[in-house]
Amino acid sequence: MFKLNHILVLILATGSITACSWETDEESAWTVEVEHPQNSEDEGGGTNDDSDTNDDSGEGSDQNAAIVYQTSFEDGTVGDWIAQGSVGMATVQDAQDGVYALEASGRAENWNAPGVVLTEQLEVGKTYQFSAWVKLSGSDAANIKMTLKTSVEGQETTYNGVTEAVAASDSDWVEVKGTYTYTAEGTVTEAFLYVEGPEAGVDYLIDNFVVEQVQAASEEETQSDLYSANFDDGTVGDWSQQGGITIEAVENAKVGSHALSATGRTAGWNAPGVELVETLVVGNTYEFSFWLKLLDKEAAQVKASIKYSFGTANDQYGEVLPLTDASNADWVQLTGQYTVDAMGESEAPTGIFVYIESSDAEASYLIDDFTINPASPETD
Ligand SMILES: [Ca+2]
Ligand SMILES: [Ca+2]
Repeated sequence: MFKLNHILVLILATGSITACSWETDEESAWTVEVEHPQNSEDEGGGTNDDSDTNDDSGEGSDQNAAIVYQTSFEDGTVGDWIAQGSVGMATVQDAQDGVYALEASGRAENWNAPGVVLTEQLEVGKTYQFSAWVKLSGSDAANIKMTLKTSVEGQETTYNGVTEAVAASDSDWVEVKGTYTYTAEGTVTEAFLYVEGPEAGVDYLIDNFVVEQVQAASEEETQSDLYSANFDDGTVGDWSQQGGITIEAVENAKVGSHALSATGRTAGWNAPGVELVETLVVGNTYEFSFWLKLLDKEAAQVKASIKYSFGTANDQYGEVLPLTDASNADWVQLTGQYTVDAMGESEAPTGIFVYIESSDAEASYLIDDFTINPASPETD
């Protein structure tokens, strides 16, 4: 049976390599940083099922202990994944992680989706993080999310979204991720998690699916960023601009639905930015991260800068993240640490404005998923 699967997989994989353009490899190259240990040598699925003894690597990762289910389809089969309705499922050699991903194809109805039974893995009252990477195959835009279908004896079946919907494309892998507290009253007969969203006929890939038990959000919000802006509410939020430029939220995102666009720049210092004097503390070191893509220019350099205001005294300027090459072909991530030093001034600043500028005075660009976090976690 496994041999048969492998043959089928080979046929499908050959077809997919032919059909798949090579540029997608380049565009998704940024995902190679994601790696995790594989325990897929055992036959029959490469998943951990309900075994608690998945961590034989001795690497001491805290997170491994909390993983209740994961698969990256690296044995080349769909493992224990099953179809909800009419869905063709096979592994293909177009992966976010490793070699194989699961492909859902030939979907007859919108609700047709691949999924996995997690009745044994999920415990009522516990909170879980669900994550997977997805990519469309042959369609350039559709939203994908994860839903948990819970069947309870003598009650109506419930459907709960466990992640937000993310905008998927056929050029980049994107992560679908969410946290959900599993609730059910009565005897659960089945908990079925499926990855859904696109309209019937749209094919998509799934890889690196992980379900991890986490602390409930009410216990401590260690997961959330100190500051973040994703513009997915369709507004620029608390962002403003330096100079006479236009900033707006547009549906051209790295993550989620919207990014911030900065257009009409006529000088290097013309820039979108955000006032953070209420957030950042002088003397502390922070990790800054954001994604940027040029709109018109093929290439330009961009960086993150900081302006300290001191009431009547002169403003002081510093560099948060150094000049980095950006392009209009791919999103680039700028990330690094910066110590909020007020440029050595003893006076407390009245304003701390972090902004993203370009050495090309006329470059227009998109910014998305801007986050700030303490460089080293605080200990309680
Ligand atoms: Ca994989
Ligand atoms: Ca966004």
